Formats: sequence, structure tokens, C-alpha cells
Amino acid sequence: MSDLLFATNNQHKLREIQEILGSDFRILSLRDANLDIEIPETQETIEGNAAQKARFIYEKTGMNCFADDTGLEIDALDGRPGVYSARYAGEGCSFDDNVEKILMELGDTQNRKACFRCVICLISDGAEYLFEGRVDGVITMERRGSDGFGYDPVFLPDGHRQTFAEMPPYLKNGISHRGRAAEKMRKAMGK
Ligand code: ITT
Repeated sequence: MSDLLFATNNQHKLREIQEILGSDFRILSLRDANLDIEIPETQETIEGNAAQKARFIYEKTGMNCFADDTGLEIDALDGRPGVYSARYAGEGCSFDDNVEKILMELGDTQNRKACFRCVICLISDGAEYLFEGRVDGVITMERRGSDGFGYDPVFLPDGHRQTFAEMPPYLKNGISHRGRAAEKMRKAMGK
């Protein structure tokens, strides 16, 4: 089974990717590679950040690796928080602070359309590939559920009655932005 190092410090993402790809690849964490480092993320696009994170870890290790950059894009907020999803409520903020901020900004706005967009950048034997996954939905009026992470308690995917935080992980992974991007990567790698 081939090894793939996942360039992330987000343990929730790591768990999801291990569940999605674990039967075809041995997904290694930064900890498995004895790396305890901050990964720079200073670009202005999701694609740019995914590539920056993957290149940084590839240069450090020379190992086949990939990174995931994800943004929640809300129509009524002109696409925010988008590329700023991680620290939308400020440096050092929690997932809950970010959720609070978007709920406050939306207030009782009727147009609650949003999408999650995930770009995975894979570096395999020195060559670079990008894979995108997207899921459309709406932002609920209040938090629902305790599974998942980030904005999951307020994201209701189209065609479903449960938010991502109410769904069992296999269901979220089966329809999510990350699941879709990871499936494209799996296919491109011939699995
Ligand atoms: P790494 O860069 O170390 O991978 P990060 O948490 O900084 O971790 P991103 O910049 O890609 O990763 O993520 C932006 C934020 O978007 C993340 O912190 C969450 O708040 C949110 N997010 C990402 N994926 C999500 C998901 O599947 N469900 C809910 N929120 C998510």
C-alpha cells in the first residue's frame, strides 16, 4: 500500500481523510513523520493555499504528500468567509467563534445559500496535481448536532435533513467537499 503524507495540523481533517482513503493508501500524519511545525498559509485563494501547504511539506520531507484547503462561501456575505474560513473571527478564535460570527452577520437573512469548496494539492514524485470538491447547501438559523467540526453544525447540504454535524461521519464523507476532492485524487492515482 502506498504512503501519502497529509500536510495538515487539523486532526478532524486527518480523521476524515483516513476514513475516506484509508483502504487504498496509508495516510501518514505530520506526527508520523516527526514534524511539529506550523504550515504557512498566506495565499489569497484556496488553490494557492493548498499548493503552498503541500510544497512546504514536500520540500521538508521529499515524501509524496498532499494538502487540503477549504473555504465556506456564503452568497449573502459575498462569498465570505471563503479563504479566511479558519480565522474568520480573528487570530486564535475557536470554531464556535467563527460560527457565531456568520450567524450574527446573516441575522434573519432569507438567502442562506452557501457552499463548501475544498481543493486538494497532491505532490507525487515531484509532479503537482489539483483536485476540487464542492457541496452546496444552506446555513441554518441555529446550530444543530455535535459531530464533525468547524462550520458543520450550521451547514445543511441540499437534499438532506441533517446538518453535517448531525450526520454520521460516513454520510458526511460520502457527499462532502473533502470526500469529493479525495475521490478524484483516488481515481487519478489509479485506485
Ligand atoms: P490545515 O491548514 O492545517 O489543514 P486548517 O483548519 O487551517 O487546517 P483550512 O484553512 O483548510 O484548514 O480550513 C479552514 C476552516 O474551514 C477550518 O478551520 C474549519 O473551520 C473550516 N472547515 C474546513 N473543512 C470543514 C468541514 O469539512 N466542515 C466544517 N468546517 C470546515
